[in-house]
Amino acid sequence: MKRRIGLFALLALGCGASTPIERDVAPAPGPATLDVSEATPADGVTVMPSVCFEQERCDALDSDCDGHVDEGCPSVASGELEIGLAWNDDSSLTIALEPTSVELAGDDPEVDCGDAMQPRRARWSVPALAPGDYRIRVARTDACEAAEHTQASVAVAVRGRLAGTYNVTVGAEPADVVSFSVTEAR
Ligand SMILES: [Ca+2]
Repeated sequence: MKRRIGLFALLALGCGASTPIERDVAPAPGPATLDVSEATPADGVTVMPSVCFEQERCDALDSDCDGHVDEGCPSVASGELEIGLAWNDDSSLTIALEPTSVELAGDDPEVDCGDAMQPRRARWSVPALAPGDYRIRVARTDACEAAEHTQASVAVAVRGRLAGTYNVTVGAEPADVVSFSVTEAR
C-alpha cells in the first residue's frame, strides 16, 4: 500500500512539472534566447488602451498593433526596442534610456518653437537588446522654452511586441515612464 501511494505521488509530481520539462526538450530556436519581463509603468503614468487600425499611421504609436512602432514610415528604423514619443505643445522633449551605455538610434525632432500647432513626433530604436534592466524616461531639451507641464504619449515595443502605450506628464525633471528586464532564457 505504501509503495502504491509513493508511485501515485511521483505521477502527480510528474504532471505538475510538465511545463519546464517541455521547455527543456524544445528550446526556442536561434537567437530567441532572451526573455522579456512584463513592463512596469512608473507611478503616475497612465497605460492607454490599444486602438488598432488596418495600416500603420506614422503617429509615433503602434497604430496597426503589429508589435512595431511606425514600421515602414520615413526615417524610422526598426529594432528590438522601439520607442515612439508624441506631444502637442511647444516644448521640446527627448527620450532617456537606462542603462545609458545603450545607444538609442534616432534623432530629436526638429521643432519650430514658435509653432505650437506643429505635431511633435519622434522615434528611437535599439537594434539588439542585451540582458539587463531597462528604464525609459522622457526629458526636456533646451531647444524651446518649455511649458510648465507637458502631456506626452510614449509607445514602447520590445522584441516585436508592444509593451504598452503610456501617457505621462513631464515637468522640469525627467519623467519615469516604464521599466522592463531582459534576461537569458532558461
Ligand atoms: Ca505598427
